[in-house]
Amino acid sequence: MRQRIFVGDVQGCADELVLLVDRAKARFGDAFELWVAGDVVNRGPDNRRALELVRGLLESGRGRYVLGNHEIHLLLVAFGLRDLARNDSIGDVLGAPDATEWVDWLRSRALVEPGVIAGQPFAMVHAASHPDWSLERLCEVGSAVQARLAGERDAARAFLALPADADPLRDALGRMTRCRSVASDGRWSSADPAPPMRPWHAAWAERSHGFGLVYGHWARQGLHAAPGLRGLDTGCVHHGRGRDGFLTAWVPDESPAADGRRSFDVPDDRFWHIPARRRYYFPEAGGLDD
Ligand SMILES: [Mn+2]
Repeated sequence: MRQRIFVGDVQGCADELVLLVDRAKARFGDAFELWVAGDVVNRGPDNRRALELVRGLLESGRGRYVLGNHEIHLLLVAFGLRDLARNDSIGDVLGAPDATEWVDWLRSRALVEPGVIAGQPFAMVHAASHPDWSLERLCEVGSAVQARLAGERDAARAFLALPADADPLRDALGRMTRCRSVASDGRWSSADPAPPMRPWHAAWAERSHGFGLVYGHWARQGLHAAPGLRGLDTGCVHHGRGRDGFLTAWVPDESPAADGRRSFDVPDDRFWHIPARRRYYFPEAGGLDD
């Protein structure tokens, strides 16, 4: 059985991703799969190299990858639907001679990747699931959005150009890649929770879902290990933003424990932390937005 290694937001921190993969090779040889929770690109120095590493593992059948809001932003810029922002660093992807091929590869990626760890079903998604969605529903919605993005270029562009409230699937794309907080009436927001909004996973946890979720996207929250939940964005690219940044991987038990303990139970110390190799956040130079 191959060990699954889940990694949070890389955001162009290719050096740290290489260190993580080297550690995985040293520990497991070729017997591991890298599951990448999205936002491989943007803000950091080396988006193209990070993408190439992830793509190489996917194409050798040893990786999974879901799109994050920064990949969606890249697609929006590529389709002329949004301008590059001051803090965007994705020019190394979009300015390359083969940019169109990369854009087509990215827009064919998944939004949701399901699996089973030690008998327990789970899914990986970049930001959030709807609190009410079953695992089956989450996977259905993810597949439907993926189909819209992966179709003809004009159709994909038209889908991305839709206002979020114009199409349930366009709204679902936003929720899966950007949501941090939810209201009791079902509304969601990318903002940090402020009353009456609360963390999406607080509402999700109340539903007693029988599956686990691995996600990223929330560097200000940091590492989140709660029953059924593993949030892995520890803001490697935000190193220097008043705190240390690092890349976090979750290396769960792949076999059922003799005592009945499951991989998504807590406490859990099966995390690897790769410290940022240097400072990436320079507020005097314009700094970084999220
Ligand atoms: Mn994100």
